[in-house]
Amino acid sequence: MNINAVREQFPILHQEVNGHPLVYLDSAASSQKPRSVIDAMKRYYELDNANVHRGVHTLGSRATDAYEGARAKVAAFLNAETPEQIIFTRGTTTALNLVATGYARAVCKEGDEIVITPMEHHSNLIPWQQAAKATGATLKYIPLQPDGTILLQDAEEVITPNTKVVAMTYVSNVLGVVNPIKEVAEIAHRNGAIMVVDGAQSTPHKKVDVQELGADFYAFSGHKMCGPTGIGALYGKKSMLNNMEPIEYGGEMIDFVDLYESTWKEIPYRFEGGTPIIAGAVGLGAAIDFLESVGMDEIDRHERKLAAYAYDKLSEIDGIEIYGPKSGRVGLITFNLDDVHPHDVATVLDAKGIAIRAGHHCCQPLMRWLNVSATARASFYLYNTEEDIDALVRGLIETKEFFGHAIG
Ligand code: 7TS
Repeated sequence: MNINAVREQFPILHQEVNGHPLVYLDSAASSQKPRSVIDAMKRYYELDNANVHRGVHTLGSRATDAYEGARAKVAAFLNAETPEQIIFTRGTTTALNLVATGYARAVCKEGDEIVITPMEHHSNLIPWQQAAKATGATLKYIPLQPDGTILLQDAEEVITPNTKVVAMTYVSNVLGVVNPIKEVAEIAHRNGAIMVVDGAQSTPHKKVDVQELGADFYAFSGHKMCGPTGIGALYGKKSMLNNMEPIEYGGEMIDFVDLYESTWKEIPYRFEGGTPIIAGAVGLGAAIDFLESVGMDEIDRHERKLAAYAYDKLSEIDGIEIYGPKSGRVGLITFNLDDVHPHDVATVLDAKGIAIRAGHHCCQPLMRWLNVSATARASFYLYNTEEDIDALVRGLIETKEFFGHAIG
């Protein structure tokens, strides 16, 4: 991977922020966009824009082809069996809510169990809390080990024949761990449960094969993988999608409407009520083309190298605490620096042009488990370099000086 050629394609990276060259280390929150994605959306609006699935006119069919072409790209990218198993949504949050409301609420009843982990992002936690409350099912947790990983033997104990849904993130947005989804899915299926995967942090960074993983549902967001905001998708096995209730009713999703009864279109359209996110899908399709032109395995390798480099360099800073396992992590490092509040760390770094995230990262139960109220997090993507990490380390040492601590 030619890092300079990659960086050249991201216009936003070539600017100064607060008088310093921008060092963007917040891609786990949202990634930057290559010129090809920006251009694809511009081209769509300048040449092809129309509503889809209705017009007989030329622009309408071009827009439909662009939208359905993007669906086919997503399907191929995830190795879904067919494009109709991809439902476009606003992102991971909407996709997971669709499963928890449209599927889980229909199949769960009192005495059933929904199993998740304490490392879940709120969007893979609250929808299950609400589904459990609505159905009388019990919400159960696979516990975390001291380094933030899970044990399969715990999964074997927590998942029982009463379990109807196991929902888990593939990659943690705080701990950087990669969960053993395939093995957990096997345990879930052996007990008659379905496996729901939060792919928000995995899809941008590694090759994903939903069939190989054994995912019954898989959700992700476009904006974390070089695509635009406002678009993501839910993959589902055909039998699951055919058993799921729509949760939004209106135009586009219906077959026949009468005064008191209506019927729905086939999948995926019955889950895409209203005018869909057409330009967003076009941008997501371009993002997939871009990522594939670089190569997902190359991206994965680059980020793991950066993560290992960052872990070693940051570990040398006196008074730093890094959360999550040392090895096997993906490209993000979550930490705290002595008793400097993470928001102060992020503010001092911002003055040096370095963007990181501070806060609870939408993982309040995990923060409680870590015994902190907030952390700082640096996250990397294909356009980051070792120099970016060196700048972060220098910035953190200066932050310690600024707050009057001894330097390690
Ligand atoms: N799941 C995980 C694991 C995530 O990291 C995020 C967003 C989501 C779900 C929700 O994605 P959305 O696109 O629907 O918002 N994570 C973060 C983050 O770590 N910092 O900002 C957003």
